[in-house]
Amino acid sequence: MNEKAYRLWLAENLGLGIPFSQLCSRLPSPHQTQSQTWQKEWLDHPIRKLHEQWRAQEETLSQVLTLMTQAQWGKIPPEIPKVKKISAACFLGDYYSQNRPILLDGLIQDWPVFRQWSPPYLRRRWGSLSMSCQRKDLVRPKNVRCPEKDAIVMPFSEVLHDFISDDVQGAFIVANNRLLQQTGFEGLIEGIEPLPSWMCGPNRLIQTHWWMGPSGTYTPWHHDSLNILFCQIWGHKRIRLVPATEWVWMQNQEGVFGKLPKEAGAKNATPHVTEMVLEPGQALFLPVGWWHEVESLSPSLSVALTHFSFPNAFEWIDPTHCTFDRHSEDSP
Ligand SMILES: O=C(O)CCC(=O)C(=O)O
Repeated sequence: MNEKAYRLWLAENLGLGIPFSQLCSRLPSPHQTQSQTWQKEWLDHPIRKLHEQWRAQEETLSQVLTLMTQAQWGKIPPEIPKVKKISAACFLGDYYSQNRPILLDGLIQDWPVFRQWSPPYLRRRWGSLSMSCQRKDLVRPKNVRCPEKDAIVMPFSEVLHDFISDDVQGAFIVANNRLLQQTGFEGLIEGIEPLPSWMCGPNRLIQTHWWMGPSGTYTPWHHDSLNILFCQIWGHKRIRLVPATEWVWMQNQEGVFGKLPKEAGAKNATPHVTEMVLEPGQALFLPVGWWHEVESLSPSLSVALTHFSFPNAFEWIDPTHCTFDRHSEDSP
């Protein structure tokens, strides 16, 4: 971090109400002598009053949201209901439009993918085609949140080999892979039956996302900016969720990514986490804004559908500008 970044970090955390002495002791020694000047700069800054008003409003808003979450769920952390059968109309009224997750245990189990497909079948049909994917051992630490930045091209047969042998350092396919749009792979959609009334959006191919990888394939805490029907085909996934109403307690770090504040020493309340394991044949409705973290417990294939028959475009305020931790213990 350069001097400017330390100065901003100090101002940001003073603004969050963290005592100067605590912050000062975390600065590298060359900057400690300057820190009193930086503190004065912040105390005298004309924006400070306004900042304090916003902070007070944010506190109130977060308390209201917590109360609403409690009222909505009755129980915290929320339990995710599991149903065998539900009509699209009930789903829309009770879950989709209420921003509530639900586990659908009977919606997708008749898809051809469960009856006819297997890794050898995929290899026979698509194995010779090349595709863009990532390898665990080639993703640089700085790109853990966006592994697609370290994408490589491999034959699908090799991706399947790593999948079948559960090579934890091997190939995986996660966010933004657009596999079904790649030449030759369009036929993958045949394994997934349309869901009339639920999924009638026009961009079925574009809005079906393929997630595949060995045990340990991990997607860090983030929220999406649209609703998702997350369908588990093979293997098991552990999913941890935090309600969208508790965003204020998450440590938003980069874009839609963040993390849970550390329990110990966190100044604010900690978010309520619901944990579940998604099994083959189950579909989880992941409502817009809900934070989630996903880990494959075994070689896993999932598809995420976003072409709902219901409105699914949101004006989400892009938090990419927010690069500072909300709690002092993590920085600098
Ligand atoms: O399966 C995964 O690893 C992550 C899925 C996910 O986070 C999503 O679809 O938003």
